[in-house]
Amino acid sequence: MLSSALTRALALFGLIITFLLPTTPADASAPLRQHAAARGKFIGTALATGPLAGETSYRSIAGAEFNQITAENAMKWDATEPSQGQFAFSGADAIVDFAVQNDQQVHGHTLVWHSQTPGWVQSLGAAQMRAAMQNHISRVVGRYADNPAVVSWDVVNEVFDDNGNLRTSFWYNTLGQSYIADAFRAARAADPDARLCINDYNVEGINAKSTAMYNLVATLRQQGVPVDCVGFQGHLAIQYGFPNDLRQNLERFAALGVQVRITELDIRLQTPRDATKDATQATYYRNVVNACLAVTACAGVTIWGFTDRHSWVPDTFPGQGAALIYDENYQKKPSYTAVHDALAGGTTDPTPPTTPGTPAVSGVTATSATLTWAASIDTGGSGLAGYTVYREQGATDPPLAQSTGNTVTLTGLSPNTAYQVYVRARDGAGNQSAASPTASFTTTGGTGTGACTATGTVQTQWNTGYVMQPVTVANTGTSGITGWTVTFTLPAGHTVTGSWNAVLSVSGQNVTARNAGYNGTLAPGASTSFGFQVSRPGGDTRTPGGYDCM
Ligand code: G2I
Repeated sequence: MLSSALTRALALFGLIITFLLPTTPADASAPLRQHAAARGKFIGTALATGPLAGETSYRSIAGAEFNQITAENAMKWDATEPSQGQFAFSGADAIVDFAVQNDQQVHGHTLVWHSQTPGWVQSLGAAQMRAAMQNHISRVVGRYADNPAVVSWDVVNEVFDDNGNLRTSFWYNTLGQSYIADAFRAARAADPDARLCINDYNVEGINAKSTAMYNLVATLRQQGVPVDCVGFQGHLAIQYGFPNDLRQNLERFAALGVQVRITELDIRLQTPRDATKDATQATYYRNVVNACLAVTACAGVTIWGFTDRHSWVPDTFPGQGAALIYDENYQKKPSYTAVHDALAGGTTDPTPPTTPGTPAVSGVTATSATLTWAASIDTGGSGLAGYTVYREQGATDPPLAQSTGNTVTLTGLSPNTAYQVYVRARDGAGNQSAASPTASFTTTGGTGTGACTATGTVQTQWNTGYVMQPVTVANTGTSGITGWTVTFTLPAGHTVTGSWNAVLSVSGQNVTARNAGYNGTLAPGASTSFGFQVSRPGGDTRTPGGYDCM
C-alpha cells in the first residue's frame, strides 16, 4: 500500500504534468472547464447533495462543465458535527467523491462561521469553545488532508459586519478577535498543504468592509498567521450596479501576497427574467470572469450553483432570482455564453457597431418613457450584443437601461423631470459604438391622486453609508389601495446596497420602490413601511429626497 505522502506526491506530480502539457486552444464549443484550464484558472460551482444524488442532468452538467467544486452546505458545521464529537461526513464525502470521479478540485466551505453552527457550540464557555473549534477544524480538515482533490478551505467566513467592524458573533463575543488567528493555525496544523482562505460578501468593490478585510489580512500575515487566500463571494444583483473597481480591489489584495478568488458568484434580478435583464446579467458575469482573468493571483471563479432550479436566492430575496447561468430546465442562458466567451479568451473583433439612430420618444408618463431608434449593424464578427441608453448630465452619464433590440421602455424616472438621453450599441467583443444623437423629453408631473404619501427617516449612519428606516407609506385617501409605488432620488454617488419590505429598482439615481407581496393593501388611514441601505462617498451626509407615492 502506498504511503499517504507518496500518494500525495504522485498526485501532485500528475497535476504538474497536466499543467506542463501544451494546451491546445480550446474549441468554441468546448465546456467551460476546458477554456478555464487553458487560461490557468478554475471555473467552479457549488453543489447541493440532494440534486447531486437525484438528478441526472445536474450531475452530468456539474461534471462536464466545471473543474472546481464547493459544497454549498455539506461541509458546514451543522452538517459535519451536529452534536459535540459526533462527526457526520456522508454529504461531504458524496461531494468529494463526485469531484474525484470528475477530476475536479474541492474548496472546503466552511470551518468557522456564525451561521449554520449548532446551538451546542454557541452556548460553550470560552475555553471549551476554543477547544471545540480547534477539534472541529482538526477533524474536518484532517479527514481530507490526504485527498489531493481537496486543496483549499474557507477557514473563517463573514467575520465582518457591513460597516467593516468585526462582527459581534458568538465567536467574537466569547473568544475575542483571537479566534480568527487560532482557526487559521489549527487548519494549518491539520493540513500543512491546504490553501487557507478568509471569505466574505460585499467586499467585491473597494469600500469600508473590503478595506477592513484588507487591513486584517495584512496584519495577520505580518504576525505569521497562515492566511493564504481571500475569497470574494460575489452575490451581486443587476439592480444595484456592478462593482467596477473589482479588478483594482483584487489587485490590492494580490499585492499582499495572497491568492484571490471569486467564491460564490451569483447575479440575481427581479423576476421574471426578460431579454434586457438577461443581457445585463450576462455582462456582469463577463465582467467578473474578465476581472479574474486579468489578475494573475486570481485562481478562478466559483458560481454559487449553476441552475436556477436550485438556488438560495428566491428563498432569501422574495421576488428575485434567476441568478445563475442555466435556467430551471437546464438550458444555457446568455450568462453561460458570457462566461464561456470570456474564458475562451478575447476575440479578434476590433470593429464597433455602427452608430444607432436618434431615439424617438413615445409613451411618456410620470415615471416612464419608451425609446425606439434605428438599429446598428456590426460587421466585426462578434455580432451585435445590445444597446445601452445613457442619460446626458455632465461629466459622467449614468446608464438608464440596456436592451437587446432597438427599443426600450425606461422605468423608474422622476416625475416632472427633463431628460436628455442617447444610445450606444455594443458587440459581442464589448466594443461600443459612438453615441447616437440626443433626444429630450420631460416626464409628466406627480401622481395627482393624493392617495398616499411617503416619508423617509435615517435610522443609522456611518462614514460610508446609512440605513433609511422606516420609509413610511401612508394611505391618506378615502378608499383602500391594493398596491403602491414610491419614487425618490438618491444623491449623486450614493448607491443602494440592500432593501426590505419593498421591491426596489434603481435607474441611475432614480429609485422606484413597489410594495412587496404582503404589504400592498392599505385601508384608508393605514400605513406600512419599508427600508433600504445605501453606500455613499465617505462623509457625504446628503439623503434621498423627492419622495412621491402613487
Ligand atoms: O447565503 C448565501 C451564502 C452566503 N455565503 C456563505 C454561504 O454558505 C451561503 O450559502 C447559503 C446556502 O446557499 C443556502 O442553501 O447558506 C444558507 C444558510 O445560511 C443555505 O441555506 C440553508 C437554509 O437556511 C436551510 O433552511 C436549509 O436546510 O440551506 C439548508 C439546506 O438546504
